[in-house]
Amino acid sequence: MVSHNETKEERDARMGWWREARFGMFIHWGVYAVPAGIYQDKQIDGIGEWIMNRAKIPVAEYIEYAKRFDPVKYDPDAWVHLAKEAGMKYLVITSKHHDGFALFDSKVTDWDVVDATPYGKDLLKPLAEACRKHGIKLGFYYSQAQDWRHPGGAAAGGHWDEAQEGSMDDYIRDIAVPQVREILTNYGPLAILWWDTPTDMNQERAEAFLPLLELQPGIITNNRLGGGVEGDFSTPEQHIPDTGIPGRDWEVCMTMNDTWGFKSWDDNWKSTQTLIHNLVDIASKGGNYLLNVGPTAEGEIPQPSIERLKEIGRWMQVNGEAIYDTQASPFQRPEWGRCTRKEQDGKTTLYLHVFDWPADGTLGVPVSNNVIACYLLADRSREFSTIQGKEGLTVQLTGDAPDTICSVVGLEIKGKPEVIQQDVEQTEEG
Ligand code: H79
Repeated sequence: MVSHNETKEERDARMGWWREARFGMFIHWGVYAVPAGIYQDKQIDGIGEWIMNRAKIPVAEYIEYAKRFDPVKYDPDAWVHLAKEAGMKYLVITSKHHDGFALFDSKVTDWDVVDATPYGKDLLKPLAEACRKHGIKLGFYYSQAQDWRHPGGAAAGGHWDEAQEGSMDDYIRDIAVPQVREILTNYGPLAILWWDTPTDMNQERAEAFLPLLELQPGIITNNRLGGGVEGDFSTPEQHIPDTGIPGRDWEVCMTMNDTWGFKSWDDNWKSTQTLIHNLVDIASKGGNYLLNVGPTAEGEIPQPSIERLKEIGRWMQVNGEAIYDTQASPFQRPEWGRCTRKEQDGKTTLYLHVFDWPADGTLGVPVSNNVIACYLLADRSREFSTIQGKEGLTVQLTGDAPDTICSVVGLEIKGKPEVIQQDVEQTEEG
């Protein structure tokens, strides 16, 4: 998208690291972490970063929360280390969400961490440094079309305060475009720019941002700028498309509980099993997983998130090969789990992600290729025999599942997968 005359080869090169990465961390952080889902002693339903809008909090009142945004426990090095430990290869942080609050030192407004909070320091600078140090790619989320703090920025969410009235075009010219220039200029190499809520954008508004992307050659953008700009990848939010999005790069963004921004009372955490199965499911369809954490106003990632990320990391340590740089399954979803694949040097490795270790020990794999090797990824000395039949290969498992959540079997076959036509019943399952 950066360059209109980019060739397919150039685009593939630009997208290369992202397609290999498969797994990233989303970070939603801002002043909304102060009310943390509670306003006037009432629990406010819905996603926490929307509290200003949901509870119709007047601007003058909302900006007072910033005085209690003091993340003295912020440890960007620990955050990046945690992402890395989880097996994530990139992170995307909200440089500014719909409440307009900037986590960076912005020269075009005082509604930023430096001017409006007791903390008084740019939060993105040390994070960018930590990312470089640990080899994690850095992305910034920027909400270009909503800003409930500055005049002209509340069109999409509707107005609830006179202070919000104004021209969106002026807002984009005077605040959003200069801020995007700031985040693309002041933090070193940026891997991803993640726009949000394209609804009130149009071509003219979108085109005001596009030249800025030249500031970061190689940057990857999502599909939420609006105004007809497709961007590099699609962004299913909170759900995994049944059959992926063929012919398009895509990334599922998802919360670990039911909010992006921190809410003190949301305990509805997904299990580690669900999160690993989601990652595998997405990889088996050729997509990326951007999994969210919502740190507190003190600067801490909630403990349930830390625990889950570490558990995912332990699984990735053993099975990461079956996720990174893989391609979608060549066949419909098998009943025992999911499949990813890697093709190289005239052979294909099918990674059989076994969710349900079969009682009879057999895994049906609907391909007719000759087998080179078959083993457990967690312990390559555990090899399995295979049988070729009319319906494809049958792997004869022995012993117990090494992992109750997902055990991966590496099945190396000659050439590209020759998929055996599946019957209608199986097709519908996929
Ligand atoms: O940043 C996260 C969300 O805040 C943002 N995108 C993710 C990554 C997002 N903005 N808008 N939306 C998602 C969709 C809008 C949902 C809404 Fe509603 C339905 C807005 C008004 C009705 C949810 C329910 C929010 C308020 C009430």
